[in-house]
Amino acid sequence: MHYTHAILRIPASTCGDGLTTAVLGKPDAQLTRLQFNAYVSVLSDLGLTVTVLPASPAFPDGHFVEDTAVVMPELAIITNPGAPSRAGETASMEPELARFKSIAHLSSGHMDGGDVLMIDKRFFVGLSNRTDLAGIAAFKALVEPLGYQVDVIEVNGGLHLKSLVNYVGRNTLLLDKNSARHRAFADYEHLIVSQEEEYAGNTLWINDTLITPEGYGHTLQQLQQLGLNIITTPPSEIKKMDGGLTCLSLRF
Ligand code: CIR
Repeated sequence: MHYTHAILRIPASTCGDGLTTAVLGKPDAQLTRLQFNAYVSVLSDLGLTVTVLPASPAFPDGHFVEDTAVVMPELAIITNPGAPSRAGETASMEPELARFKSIAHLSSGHMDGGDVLMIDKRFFVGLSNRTDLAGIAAFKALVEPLGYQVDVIEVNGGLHLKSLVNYVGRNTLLLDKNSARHRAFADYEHLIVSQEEEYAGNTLWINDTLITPEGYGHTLQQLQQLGLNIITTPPSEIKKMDGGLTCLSLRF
């Protein structure tokens, strides 16, 4: 898929009040904003038309916009985020996406966009603490008639499927050792992320450029072997809130 657009939301001053399992301390709101700005610049420099929505202090996790929708060529599916504190985030995203795409909604269950990996006409969907079977069934009902295959992957480590498994071009997945054993991923080449550098598994592929978090040298070396353009960007404050680089945008 060739990406031309991205939608993001400025992190609110309340971003340290969001959900997290990380024990890395509170993020600095100002530094979060700087790291966010650096990320926005990367996407714009890659030629994407970037829409940056205003901060939404009532939703401390609101800048993790990836979880509010699944955007595919044919439509944008508004999710029903699995964390109660995040349920209200979708309302303001829907009209933004409606400027570009037909809109569909999950008819039941829960889903976070961070659990949905799209590669061509295939979806890999994480069954996680945020995405349940009812949500996946509702998702399937929307995308299978459009010719997509859906594989369900149980998420046992990390917050979302894409915390651990991402497409990095060249028919290759960047993923952890456990996920690599899953039959659904057998059609792809694998680059295994070491346990120490697990966070770098959340690397973002945009039109044959990889955006990967700064400070993960071994993974960087592995990615360099793919021969793609690579950009690193600082993630420290985002990581403190269990966020990664894919979480900060919706791309289409
Ligand atoms: C949360 O727990 O929901 C946020 N603090 C982090 C969400 C990260 N989103 C993503 O990986 N797609």
